[in-house]
Amino acid sequence: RAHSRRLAVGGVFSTSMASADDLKKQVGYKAVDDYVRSGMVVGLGTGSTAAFAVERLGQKLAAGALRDIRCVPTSVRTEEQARSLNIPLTTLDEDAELDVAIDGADEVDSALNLVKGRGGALLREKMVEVCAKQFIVIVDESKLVPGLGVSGAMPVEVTPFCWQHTMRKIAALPALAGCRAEARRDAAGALYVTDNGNYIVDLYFEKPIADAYQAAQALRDTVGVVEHGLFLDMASVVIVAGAQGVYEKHR
Ligand code: ABF
Repeated sequence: RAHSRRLAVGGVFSTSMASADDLKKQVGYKAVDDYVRSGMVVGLGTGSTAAFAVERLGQKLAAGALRDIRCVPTSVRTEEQARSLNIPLTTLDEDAELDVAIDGADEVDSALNLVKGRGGALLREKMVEVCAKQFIVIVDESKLVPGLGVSGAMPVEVTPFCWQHTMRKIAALPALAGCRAEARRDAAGALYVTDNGNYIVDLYFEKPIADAYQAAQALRDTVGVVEHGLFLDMASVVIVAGAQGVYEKHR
């Protein structure tokens, strides 16, 4: 079971009166300061929290405080941010093992299992983060949940070919009993297309997912599913920012 270790409260990590962006910045910066060293290959996450980690990495490289870093971005968005900050990039084809990956999450449960992918980047995130020796998750306290699937969608990336058929198959899986499946659409009402040219089916649950391992297995076994947003047994550390300060949860 995960345990918590409270870190600095006060000073730079004081969270009283902190805005949501301040909290994200604190965990994003802290992840880079504490877990990234010169010479490392680093996985760069996607989303508003991960963007602060990328920003910090760019600052430290520019200042010479970090050297000889190569990074694997998990989305086109993150790749563009990294390029704008002159962060050297690589791919899993060149660097199959990462020292560390840093990313946000949509939900974190007490065992440090995650729901990810509301930002649409779940496939590349999972491909990159499973290759990291250490996967550092950065969240504000609002992401901590008593059970997975309670705070919003659990996304599933599917192939465009006969996606409605795949969506019906997913909704009928006994391991996902009680879920409502909806194709993700953009603001204009068109089907949302991922960086990989696929679609996303968002699953909504009325109660927490009863057995996330069974759900993950059932989704893996469904032909037409490319990847799902359950990231189980992957997080090494979760850095949390909340009203009482910044603290870490370790597996
Ligand atoms: C990525 O960004 C995703 O897996 C997750 O969907 C999202 C979280 O975004 P934010 O940090 O903006 O809440 O980590």
